[in-house]
Amino acid sequence: MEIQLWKKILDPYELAVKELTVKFEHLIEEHRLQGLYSPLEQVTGRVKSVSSILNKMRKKKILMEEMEEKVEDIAGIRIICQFVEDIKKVVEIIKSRSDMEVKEERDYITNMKDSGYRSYHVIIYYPIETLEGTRKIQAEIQIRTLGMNFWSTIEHSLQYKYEKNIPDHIRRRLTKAADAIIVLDREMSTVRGEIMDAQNSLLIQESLVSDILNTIHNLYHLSNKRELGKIQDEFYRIYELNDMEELKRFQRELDIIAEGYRAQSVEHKGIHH
Ligand code: 0O2
Repeated sequence: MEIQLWKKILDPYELAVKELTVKFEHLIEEHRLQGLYSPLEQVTGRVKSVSSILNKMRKKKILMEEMEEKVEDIAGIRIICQFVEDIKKVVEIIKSRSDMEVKEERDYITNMKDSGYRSYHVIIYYPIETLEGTRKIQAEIQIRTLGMNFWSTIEHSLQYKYEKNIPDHIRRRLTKAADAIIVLDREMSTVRGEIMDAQNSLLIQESLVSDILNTIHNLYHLSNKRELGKIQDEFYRIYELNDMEELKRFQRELDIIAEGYRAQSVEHKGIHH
């Protein structure tokens, strides 16, 4: 096929990968803004290379005209989660969306592949808008934990190095490593609650500090330097205490002070007009 034709065929997939990546990243942001734990930790995407598409077609005896239906992972999205439990949540999110239609699910976590590969795959139809109108194209979403991703990335590189014929002694090591990842994921799940609590309080503290700094920043225009210096010193003193309740109390007091200055400033303007 002409190179130009490949470009034309793959272009809608480029768009789908970009859009899907933005959408999943936005989901992470939405969780963060609402102070919620996000079951999605990281999102990446790629369009399959032409040589990888051709290899798959050769291996599976797929004809050129069948390519877009049968090579389901031309558009590929990878979602990394912290815990195995998060994977189900991500699948539920995908199923509940009106812009993604699930074609098939492959649970290689319950049914690990012989290689030791574990991941949850969801094939979706996703509509994109082109000059010729709306087109539904396929995308493969791979959902896995950080541990599963570590294993499959290493194994994928070895497959590439040994051209899919990984020597037995390395295969055995990989199988052992896959078992170790299962144990690791299980161990991590037992402390999931603790980790989530720790991450949540870190998020809450970050947003509290950012609110306080915003308020102080706004006070630069309204209050005098000496007063501001005192407020800043008080903030650093309270921050050092490492006590969330104290920070919250300081935020409330600061809000009252800021409100007072704002009211004064409106009054002041009123007199001048
Ligand atoms: P790439 O380079 O990642 O794009 P299959 O017949 O098993 O090869 P199938 O039926 O198309 O693949 O779908 P499946 O099983 O859901 O796998 C599709 C993708 O899952 C693969 O794409 C890999 O990304 C990943 N995958 C599947 N099995 C393994 C495995 O044993 N090891 C690793 N590391 N990844 C795997 P491609 O096209 O094989 O490769």
